[in-house]
Amino acid sequence: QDAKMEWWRDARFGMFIHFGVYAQFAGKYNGIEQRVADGAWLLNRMKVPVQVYKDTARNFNPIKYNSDEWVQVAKKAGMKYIVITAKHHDGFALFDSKASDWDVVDATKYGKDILKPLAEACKKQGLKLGFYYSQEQDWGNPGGAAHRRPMKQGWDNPDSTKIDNYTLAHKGHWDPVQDIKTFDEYINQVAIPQVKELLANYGDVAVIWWDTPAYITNEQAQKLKDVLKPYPNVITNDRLSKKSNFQGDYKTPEQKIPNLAELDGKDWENCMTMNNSWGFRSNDNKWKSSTMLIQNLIDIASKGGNYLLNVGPKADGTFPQESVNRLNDIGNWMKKYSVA
Ligand code: JFZ
Repeated sequence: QDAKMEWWRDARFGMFIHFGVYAQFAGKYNGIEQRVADGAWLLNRMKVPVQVYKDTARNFNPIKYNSDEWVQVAKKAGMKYIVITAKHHDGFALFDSKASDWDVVDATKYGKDILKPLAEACKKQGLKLGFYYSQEQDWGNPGGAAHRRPMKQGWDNPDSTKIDNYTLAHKGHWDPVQDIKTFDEYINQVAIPQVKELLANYGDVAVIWWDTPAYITNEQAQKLKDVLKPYPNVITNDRLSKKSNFQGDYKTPEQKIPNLAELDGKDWENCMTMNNSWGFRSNDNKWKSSTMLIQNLIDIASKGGNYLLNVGPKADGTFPQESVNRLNDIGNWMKKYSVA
């Protein structure tokens, strides 16, 4: 337990990457701006018909994606690890999956595995690589859960009232295609096989980063936990299930840095956005200053935590310039004070 945490405790600073089809929408659907901050939630918030979202995904083509550059930007900033959304809530897998066609290889023009070259670049440049995997919410593979956050009147979609009534009667689903399988079928046929693929096909996996548990049963969570058994060095966060027997290896306070009084001696990692969105949004310009980000890093490190700072790449596969500038500033500060 302690041995596997050694590198993680030394790391202090990592890069979160939220990348997917939502970057193409960039926070806007049919000319309407998404109201909820996170661009990665567009499919759910705008209640886009799943087929329309998948049709858009056909044109997903991040031709400027360069894994060596991504890793170099992280490394120069002093980051020691990367956690990327192997599959976020829209269900779109950034890797070649046999368990579903809703992946970058089968469903897009780009047609290439995004994670393979990233794993190679990380290995080459000496960074650890972890995978965020949305085990419960999946709005693109039938049976996956869709958390029902009611829409506010007139928000995001002119039909919000009608859709709200529908989602209320259908466990959060707004599109009948998502209802043709059960959640248990989704867990067995998609989530479990995909986590197995991630652990088997990309070299050493440093972290599996679960997210947004609500309905998952103990039995289902246990089955996912068991997938990790042959990989005792994989570190997991505390978001597999809300039940106390699935706490994982570390806690994940989000966005706000905890006070010393809120900490209990357990390992923790604070994930945070540089603006207000995890997935890329073209009109989100509420960027935190480099000074603020450096202060956050110091604050978190001084309290024994890790800082997982997010980048939401654009649809062409490049990092927003605002993110790169801030990461360069942090790297220069590291060098100046020989922190890294
Ligand atoms: C989740 C995702 O819905 C989001 O898109 C992003 O991936 C983020 C890292 O995780 O959002 C959350 C999850 C947990 C909390 C808040 C937002 N929380 O515990 O306060």
